[in-house]
Amino acid sequence: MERGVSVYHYLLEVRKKRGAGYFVLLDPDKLPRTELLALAEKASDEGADLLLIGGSLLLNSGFDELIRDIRDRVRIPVVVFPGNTMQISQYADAILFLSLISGRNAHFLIGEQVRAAPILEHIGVEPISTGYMLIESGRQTSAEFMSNTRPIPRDKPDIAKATALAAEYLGMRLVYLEAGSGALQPVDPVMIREVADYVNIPLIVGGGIRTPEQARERVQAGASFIVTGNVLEEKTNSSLMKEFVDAIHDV
Ligand code: 1GP
Repeated sequence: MERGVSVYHYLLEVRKKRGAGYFVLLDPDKLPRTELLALAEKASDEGADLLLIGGSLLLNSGFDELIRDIRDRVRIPVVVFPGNTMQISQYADAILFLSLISGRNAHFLIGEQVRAAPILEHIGVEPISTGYMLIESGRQTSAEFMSNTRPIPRDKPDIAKATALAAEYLGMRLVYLEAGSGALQPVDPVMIREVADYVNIPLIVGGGIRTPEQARERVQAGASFIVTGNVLEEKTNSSLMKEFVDAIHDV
């Protein structure tokens, strides 16, 4: 993506033109580098709207170089989805500037952000303020364990609504309803519908989405952006990415 173009405004345009957008998540720890690069190119060629790069940990080295090399190969924005402040890159188009608002761990509500803000200012990467909400999904996820927080119960949409509205009032520009990577149950469409009807900022929904039908159902419920990670890394079906693109756009 051309430098200087706001990724947030690009996302609002995607939502306006296509109804909803599709984010492909690549976790640097899950695949060898050559496969990550190939998946990134495929996502760009097949019509995904954005690449998210990040994970709960960073077991493999070369994060910065990976972002640089992905960015050289694709036409869509490359956005860091950080597990912590180790995951910052000068080569990214933007970073989801997350605050873990479903939890009550000050470190992930504001501590990591205080460390990261001056670095982002220095390297000139666009921060996109995002209220990150973990939603219970059938078993403990890496994000819950690593952040030492409890998720919002999946059958308590009122708590999710109030939390998302607080994010909007705090000036955050996106809300991410996260069931967690590899979740047994993705976020329930009922919760998505209630939150989408209650707030004015776009909703990202991810975690455990394994079929284009599940993605479409969540767009119909009010999700503006759908994230998939694991299911594409398993590469059992080479047309799956395109099926997600078609299921999510113009529902
Ligand atoms: C995790 O929401 C993302 O942070 C994607 O989850 O890997 O289960 O698709 P999956």
